[in-house]
Amino acid sequence: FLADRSHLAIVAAKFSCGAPRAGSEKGPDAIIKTGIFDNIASRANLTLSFYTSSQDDAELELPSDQDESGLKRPREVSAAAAHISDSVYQRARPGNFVLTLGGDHSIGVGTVSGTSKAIRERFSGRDLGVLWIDAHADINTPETSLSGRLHGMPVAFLSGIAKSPKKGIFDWLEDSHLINMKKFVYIGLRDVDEAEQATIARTGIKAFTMEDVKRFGIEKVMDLALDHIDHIGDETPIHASYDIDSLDPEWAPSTGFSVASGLSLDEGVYVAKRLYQSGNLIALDLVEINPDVATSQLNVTVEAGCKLIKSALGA
Ligand code: NNH
Ligand code: MN
Ligand code: MN
Ligand code: MN
Repeated sequence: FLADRSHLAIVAAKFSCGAPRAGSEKGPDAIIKTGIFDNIASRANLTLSFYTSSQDDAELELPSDQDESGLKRPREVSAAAAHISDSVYQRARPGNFVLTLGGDHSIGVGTVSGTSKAIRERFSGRDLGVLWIDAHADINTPETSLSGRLHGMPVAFLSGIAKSPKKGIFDWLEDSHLINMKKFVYIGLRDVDEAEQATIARTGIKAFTMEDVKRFGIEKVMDLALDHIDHIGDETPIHASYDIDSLDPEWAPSTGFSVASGLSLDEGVYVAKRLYQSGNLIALDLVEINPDVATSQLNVTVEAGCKLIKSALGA
């Protein structure tokens, strides 16, 4: 295994300013409260290191922000992502497996950039593989975004497709933070903006939509996805960024942006299991659980999230 799973580092990214509605900052506690990590620790003998990065956290002072050139709260999002990036980097660099609990998906700029830099240093310049499991492509640029929300843009900034438009907005991203899109794969897409579709087609990014999952089956899709990331079998380290809205609303109602006809819980768990079995998974994000949405069914969503985490950890 490429990451030391005897040491699981957990980053609680309690942050929701990248999304149109608040609430997902309570996602990490909803997961932690279930006791999932006590179980994992006792069964798999993992040591835990808890770390909190929160907008109420005194140690993280976010700049007071205002909307700018159509972007909503860009400096706050950028500063939080920078903080998360360094936290994830510090933990991934010595070889820990890093699990980040979101939070909205803008934190993905932080998590993936952190592991990307750590992997380049650990394995003399190697590129990270990324599996982005989501109903959405999150590859809008500040120019193409219809919402102005940064949680719809992380892939654009991580790939360098979006350039930082102004000082203070992701201007901390270094080359070593960016990812090689030849080793990037989407799974679960079904709500992709027109401009995003054009970007994906133009740049040739590998994408498995829900239509593909229905046509080929999730087993075949995972074969192809893992083969794309690691086509010569050279153990490419993989970071999986799992948006809970990739799951069908039946299993994940408590999220800000549900889209019908998603992955079944079994399919979602299968994806996580295959990632574990690959031996190459070095980090996992679980984002966009929002306890303020469909609150009466929050336990359904949290249970699904816990299953995904456990499966990816081989627990
Ligand atoms: N594509 C839309 C946007 O750019 C929605 C993104 N929402 C998400 N992404 N939940 O995962 O705003
Ligand atoms: Mn907020
Ligand atoms: Mn997302
Ligand atoms: Mn999404």
